[in-house]
Amino acid sequence: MRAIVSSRKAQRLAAAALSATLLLATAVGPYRASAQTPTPTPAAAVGPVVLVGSGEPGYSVNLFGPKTITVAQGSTITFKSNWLEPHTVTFTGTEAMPRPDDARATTRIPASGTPAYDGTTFTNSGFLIQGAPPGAPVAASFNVSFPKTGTFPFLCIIHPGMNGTVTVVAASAPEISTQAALDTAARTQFAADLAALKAEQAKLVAKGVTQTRNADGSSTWSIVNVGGMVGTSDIMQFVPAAVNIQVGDTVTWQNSVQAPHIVTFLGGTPPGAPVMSLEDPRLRPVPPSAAGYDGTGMITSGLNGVGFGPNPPFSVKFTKPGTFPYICILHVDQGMGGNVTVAAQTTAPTAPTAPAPPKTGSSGESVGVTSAMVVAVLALLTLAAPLGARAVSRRAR
Ligand SMILES: [Cu+2]
Repeated sequence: MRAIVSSRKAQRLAAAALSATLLLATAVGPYRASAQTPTPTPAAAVGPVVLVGSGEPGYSVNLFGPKTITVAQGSTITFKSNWLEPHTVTFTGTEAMPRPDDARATTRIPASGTPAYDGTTFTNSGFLIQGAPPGAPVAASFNVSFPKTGTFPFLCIIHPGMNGTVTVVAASAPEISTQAALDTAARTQFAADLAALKAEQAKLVAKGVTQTRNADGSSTWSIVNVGGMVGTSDIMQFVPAAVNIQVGDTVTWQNSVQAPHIVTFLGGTPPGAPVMSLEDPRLRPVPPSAAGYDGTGMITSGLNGVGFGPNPPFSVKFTKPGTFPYICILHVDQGMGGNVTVAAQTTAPTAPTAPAPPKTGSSGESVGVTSAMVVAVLALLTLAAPLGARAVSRRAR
């Protein structure tokens, strides 16, 4: 995202953004989330490399790494995606800053070649996603050359607040950034943001889940932490990711951040063709039946988030014992999923069961996701493989 306004709150409230995630078959290959540290400099780099985003399972650091770059006149910068969250690298030229829902966000401009940017012509990478193979509807990197000296701001259309500046100076100037300096600055910025996200996640864990006793002896468990945000970056988790309830209980999810997420129980339903736009019907709500949900068939909250329309809570009454995995179909490749484990109903309501805190992943496993969940997600992605699935959503304005 790019910093459009000064305060974080104002950014979130003022900026509508597109956010997109590929759930390609390749999601189990090149796109698949895994714990990793940034690898700033590919051997084949033709010039300075600037990283686009960072993250690890459960967290998306939405920053350019670094934000400020000084290069010699005539240089070509490689903007290289460093995580699974899509971003754009956009130089607006003489045009006004594009809206976050600008249709050009997904379009590479120019369509091919290495643009030479002199501050006049709108230039855009389209979506950049780490590991995108050649020929994919997105790319992994974007090269831009700078034939003239000057100061050239750039931004990510879909993440308001995510921005940077390229300063182009004479080749003899001493202030030209070395790759080592760029890498160090990127690591420092990414680490600070990731630490802030993890601190926020710890707060969400501490908030836990609220249990409300109902008149009939059942309980309603409220999960209010559907994702989280710090600055421009996202916590891609349900917190807690696991709840233990009994038959007859209800779980309620509420998205409390200005970022889009969705709660989907596939219930054995194949994912079908890729989700390619916000208009995809699978992003619309499919509530459970009045009787409740027995784990059969797909139910979904629809796309929710503060600033994303009504943003109603999503409530599901569970009618059968079992373990029921669910995912955010926008961010499952970043580890966003959870489980509801339903025990048989006892004659008397049991004491509240403390939900297990989600794992905070550095091991390569999806955050807060059990092995059964991983199997379910991989099965989903395998089914989606022939076509690939992309879900696009906009951030709250
Ligand atoms: Cu999500």
